[in-house]
Amino acid sequence: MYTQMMDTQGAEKAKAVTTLEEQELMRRFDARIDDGGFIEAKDWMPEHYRKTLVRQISQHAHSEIVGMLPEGNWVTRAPTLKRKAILLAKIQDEGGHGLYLYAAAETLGTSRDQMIDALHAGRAKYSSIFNYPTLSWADVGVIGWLVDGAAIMNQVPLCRCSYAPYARAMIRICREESFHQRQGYDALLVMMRDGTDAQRAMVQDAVNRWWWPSLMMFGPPDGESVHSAQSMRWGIKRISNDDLRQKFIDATAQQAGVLGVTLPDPHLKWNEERGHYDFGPIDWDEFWRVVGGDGPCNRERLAERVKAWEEGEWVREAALAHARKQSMKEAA
Ligand code: BYC
Repeated sequence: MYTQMMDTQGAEKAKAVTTLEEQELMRRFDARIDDGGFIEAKDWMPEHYRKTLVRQISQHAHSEIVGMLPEGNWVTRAPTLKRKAILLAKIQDEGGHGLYLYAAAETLGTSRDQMIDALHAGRAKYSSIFNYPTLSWADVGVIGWLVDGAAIMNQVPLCRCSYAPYARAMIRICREESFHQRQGYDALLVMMRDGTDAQRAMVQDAVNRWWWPSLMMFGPPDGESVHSAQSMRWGIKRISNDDLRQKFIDATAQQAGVLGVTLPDPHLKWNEERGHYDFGPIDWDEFWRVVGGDGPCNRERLAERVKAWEEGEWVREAALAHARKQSMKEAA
């Protein structure tokens, strides 16, 4: 693992940097950001930039891993072999995304064990969306369409994030996410076009439950987003929470029309003057409750992750023993 923060010699050297040197390093860092350049793991960076990235990337990684749980709930009950194979592949992809992201965060000097400890101890956040239950098969399609759709909207700008290892991970992740979104939309289209009335009602019910939580994925309104100004200044975030939310609503309202479902917002209406859809008020109290740990499934999700971690200990031990054997063989 490549680290900077855990390299004590490096830390000592960092302390020894004089104020003038630091100012010069900061000036060069700012200039590179202003030029739209990228920062690599070995480059000097201000401590706050490093911390902001670890916070965002580790939250993102945890979201991918916890995000496997609501869909995992339907693997044994997928309606056909084809849908089951697709769902399994998608869930595996999410696990892979988590790994790319943990690896990107590790380049900033935080170990994977530290990040996972923080998640299991309830100190780290993950996306609010994964604290809602998946009650029917239609929820799996709606997660693909709305949740992956929102994720893509938020994550495509991250492919241009100023921290290069994160940007590179995001390019690969976004390619896979677009398949995820399309498989969800396709599953829903089949139910809406060829399904029974009961199946169409099931899709509508799932859309009603997931719509508002999907809008909350983009984070609090810009006025309440404590990190946005600095993250935008540093080119970590390229588009604000509210602007991304609006882009998502504009794209999704049209897809809902093609699908034949109604989005559960009586205020949703095209505004010719703004060139955007107007929409109704979001329940931010609910958002903060869920983020604060009191959503419908927060406790269940965390308990499941901790159980999987504990029960997987023998797998980690076996993998490490195998790696040790391999390296001994190679050395011999
Ligand atoms: N849920 O100042 P703000 C996915 C927190 S998709 C929970 O605006 P920032 C997937 C925020 O962390 C989901 N917490 O923060 C999709 C901060 O708390 P702290 C994951 C949230 O960072 C399909 C506080 O509220 N995607 O993985 O500038 C299948 C103030 O917010 C949420 C990402 O993580 C939320 N929805 O902007 C499987 C994308 N929103 O840290 C998996 C990368 C805000 O001060 N992340 N908070 O304790 C981002 O783009 C940004 O971090 C956010 C928030 C837009 C989420």
